[in-house]
Amino acid sequence: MASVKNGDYDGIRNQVTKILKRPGYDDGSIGPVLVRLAWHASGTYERKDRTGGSNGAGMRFAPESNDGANAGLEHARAFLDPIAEANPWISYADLWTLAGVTALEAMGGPKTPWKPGRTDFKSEQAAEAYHGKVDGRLPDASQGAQHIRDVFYRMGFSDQEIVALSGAHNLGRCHEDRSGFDGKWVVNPTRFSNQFFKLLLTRKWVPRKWDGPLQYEAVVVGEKLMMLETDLALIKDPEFRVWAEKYAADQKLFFEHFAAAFAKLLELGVDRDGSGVAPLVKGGCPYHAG
Ligand code: HIF
Repeated sequence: MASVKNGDYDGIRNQVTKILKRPGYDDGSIGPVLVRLAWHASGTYERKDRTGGSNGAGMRFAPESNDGANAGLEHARAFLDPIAEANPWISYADLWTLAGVTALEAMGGPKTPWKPGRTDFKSEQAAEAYHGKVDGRLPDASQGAQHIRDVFYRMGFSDQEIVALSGAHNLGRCHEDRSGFDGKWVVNPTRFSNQFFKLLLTRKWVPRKWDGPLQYEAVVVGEKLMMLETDLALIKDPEFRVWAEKYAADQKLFFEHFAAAFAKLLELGVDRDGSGVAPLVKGGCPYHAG
């Protein structure tokens, strides 16, 4: 992998775009797992004590790297390592989040605002000293609306933003050897659209009869598609459902709201100082404390 010059983030975007296609891996693209990496790197945020979030790239170290919820993301990180090695000037925290928005756009999704400035923890000890233990903060797919709210309100999201974000399950698939769940949500899982909401609302989702954990299935154009309990919560809960219906009916609105919510997710806990750098200071940047 060639290097691009210091600060050339568009150059990094080009390098990410070039490695997205991967015949033989899942549905031929590493795009979905890069979106998941960006979200899991960010989704540990706790707004009360301003810990967690993408700054620091703590997933390189235990216990975050071993969190069961992050199973499989070692592949996503390894896919990006050649870019990191060729461009030591970019932090992992910036690279992981930039790769997520780049992949999303390359798969037909909206352009999501993204800003650099994240810095990396130097060690596991540094990560723990700054953020405490952040493992166990990501959501559990076998639960319902209350759990989703507990997790996303903790980060500062509204019901509308939760439903908009949830449309990302239009991408990728579940892997039995990672999460225990199995299958994809839509027929074309490497193309971003509002299909996830349309299917959620128009198909009859029945519990799958199998040895694995509870998940739901429906057959669409001969393919078995899946939903998680947390996905079905988006139509079972009346407040969530209002937004699911709007997004199923209006892809433009969904894209707009998704880009705003995803950008907010990637910014959680990234408190930049006057020079545009987000220092790793316990409880966030002192300039923004309070
Ligand atoms: Fe996911 N998610 N997610 N997710 N997720 C999986 C896969 C992806 C939840 C559970 C799972 C979001 C919210 C939640 C993506 C993106 C986002 C898997 C399967 C599970 C179990 C993992 C595997 O086996 O490989 C839960 C419980 C969430 C809270 C409701 C976000 C909104 C939808 C925040 C989000 O952006 C993506 C992309 C994938 C596909 C990964 C892949 O490897 O293809």
